[in-house]
Amino acid sequence: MTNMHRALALLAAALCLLVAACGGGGGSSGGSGGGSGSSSSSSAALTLTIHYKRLDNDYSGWGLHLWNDTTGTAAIASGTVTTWTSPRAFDSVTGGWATAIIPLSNSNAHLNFLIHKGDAKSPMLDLRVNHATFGSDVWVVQETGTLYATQAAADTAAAKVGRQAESLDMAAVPVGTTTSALPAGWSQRGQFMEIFVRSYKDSDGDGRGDLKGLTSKLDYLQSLGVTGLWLMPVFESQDNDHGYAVADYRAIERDYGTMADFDELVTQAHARGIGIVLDYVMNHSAAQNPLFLDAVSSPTNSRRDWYVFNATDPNWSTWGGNPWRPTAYGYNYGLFADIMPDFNLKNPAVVAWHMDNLRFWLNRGVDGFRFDAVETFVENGSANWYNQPETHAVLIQARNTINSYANRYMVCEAPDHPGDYAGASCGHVFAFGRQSDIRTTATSGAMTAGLAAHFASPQRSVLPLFLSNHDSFAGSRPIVELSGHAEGDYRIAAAIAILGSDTPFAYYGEEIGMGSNGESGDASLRAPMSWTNTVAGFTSGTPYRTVASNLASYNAAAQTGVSVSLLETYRGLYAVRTANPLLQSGTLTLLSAAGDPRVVFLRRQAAQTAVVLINLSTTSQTMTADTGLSVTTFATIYPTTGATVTSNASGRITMTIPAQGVAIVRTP
Ligand SMILES: [Ca+2]
Ligand SMILES: [Ca+2]
Repeated sequence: MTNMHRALALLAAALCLLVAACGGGGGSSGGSGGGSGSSSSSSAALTLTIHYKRLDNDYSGWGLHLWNDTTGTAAIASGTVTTWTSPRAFDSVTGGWATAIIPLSNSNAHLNFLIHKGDAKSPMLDLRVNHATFGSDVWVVQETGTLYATQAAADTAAAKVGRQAESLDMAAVPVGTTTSALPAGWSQRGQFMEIFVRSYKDSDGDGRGDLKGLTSKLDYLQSLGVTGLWLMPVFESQDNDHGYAVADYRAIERDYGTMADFDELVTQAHARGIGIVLDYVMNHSAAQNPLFLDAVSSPTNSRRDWYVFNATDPNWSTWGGNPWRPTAYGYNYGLFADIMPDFNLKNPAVVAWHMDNLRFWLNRGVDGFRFDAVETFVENGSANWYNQPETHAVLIQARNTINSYANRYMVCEAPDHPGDYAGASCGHVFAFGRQSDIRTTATSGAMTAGLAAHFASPQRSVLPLFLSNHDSFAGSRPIVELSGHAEGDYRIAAAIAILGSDTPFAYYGEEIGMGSNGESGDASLRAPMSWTNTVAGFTSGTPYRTVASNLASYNAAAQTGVSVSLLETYRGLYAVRTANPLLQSGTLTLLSAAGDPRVVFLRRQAAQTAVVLINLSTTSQTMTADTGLSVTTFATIYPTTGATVTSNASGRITMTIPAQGVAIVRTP
């Protein structure tokens, strides 16, 4: 259930951009007559000549899908538009090139086209050309998404088919500097913020967030109490959005800036005691990753077994249907989308290369990794493509790689089996499912059985809690989930997640109650950060995505210094953790039970004990906690300092907590 939503969202976003079926309208195959001239542009008839190169020189079955933009002037007449099942055939094959002369109805309009054989596309991209600006001839080479204006340039590209990965840095990466720039123990008690760089802060007015923008907000994050950032993927990607389709694992996404910008971010973060944890996608790459372009180019390519192919269609049924995608040579396994082919993680060379990539970033001072979709790593069959035992060996290699550096952090996304991956293989795994428990606990006024079980679990300390993240399968923004309830519910939920975790995670904007932007699916969760009450807080230009609908009333500027605000609540909770390490890494003993209108727990470290009391009800409650420490005076450390309470001879303290209030007391 969980990842299905994610897969569908990715499909919706990716397919419409990149799959032919979204573009082509009706109409019949053009099928114009012969003609063998290699250049056109005559005054008699306006045409575009498309030249296509396959290295196997086998053009049987290959044809063109042609369509116009959905708005604006049409480039081709309706009779020239094709349907997916009736491609326009090439006119001739000459000198190793297939050629088609397409009659145009307008020179200055974009023609969309795609070269395919049945459902197999090569290159695997929609292509788009404007006759007036590009010229009358366009050359296309298999597995090369570039349009070439001359045959010479195309011949050069054709010579690189099957060895495009030579453009990548594939060098082995030895262990470099292993010391940490952060305080000892940082990785056991980080207070993390998940950040989508594209939506955080734009520094150059292009409407997209970038690394310089994020660096400019480090003071805000430090002031908030954040000590760790989980950055959603920052590597060069094909999706132009979330970054989970990685085109180059050792390059910074060009929209985000340069490697120098990244190094400066790491330096500036470390100077503020903030660690940088990168999202790492090991299950799949982008289809435009040169490694995949090589693998798909020929059944005998040396990268072929870096991905997962089968000569015939195994036709499995997974989240979004059949994950086996037709290619020019056999079927390719891409669980999430056709732009995201799965790596073959049974191939030790692939895993070794991923470890080199991890060291590449660790050597630059990165403080750890968040691993995406680990349950999908290995596939063994139609009923065994998820949560397979071989996955753990891969993750243990990653963990050992990371642990050869000091003070690093590793956390995994394993939504359906977090407990299976915590400890032995991942180290830490997000406590998926508990975000719903926390919300229900807050809104119902009674602790859920799931939350009680979590606090009683021996794995609690390695299962970080979160209220929200970037995926809609985890729920909407909390302000939406808790809609109709007072902010008191929000504050309770935040207190449970932050005080009940050793390494709590928040999602950018959560600390200010940022809302949905009214878009659908994941995009609704990924709005530009609400810095001020106008879009100017995010960008001086036009934001690439709609801002949150509650921007005017919920933004960082409006809440800063306002004691009752959500922002100051988060700041206060982080501050009390920071000042009291036992709230970060002490043991946790739950004293209340499922169904109780309160959450009460002890945290202990060495000789110190703290008691956390959360009143879930909307009336004042007199609450007790059995500390095991008879006649000991406890000092209040949250929400204010000063008041004391003393346990009786049997170790019980009694406190009156206001409606939806949170109190923390501690031994001296
Ligand atoms: Ca920018
Ligand atoms: Ca996989």
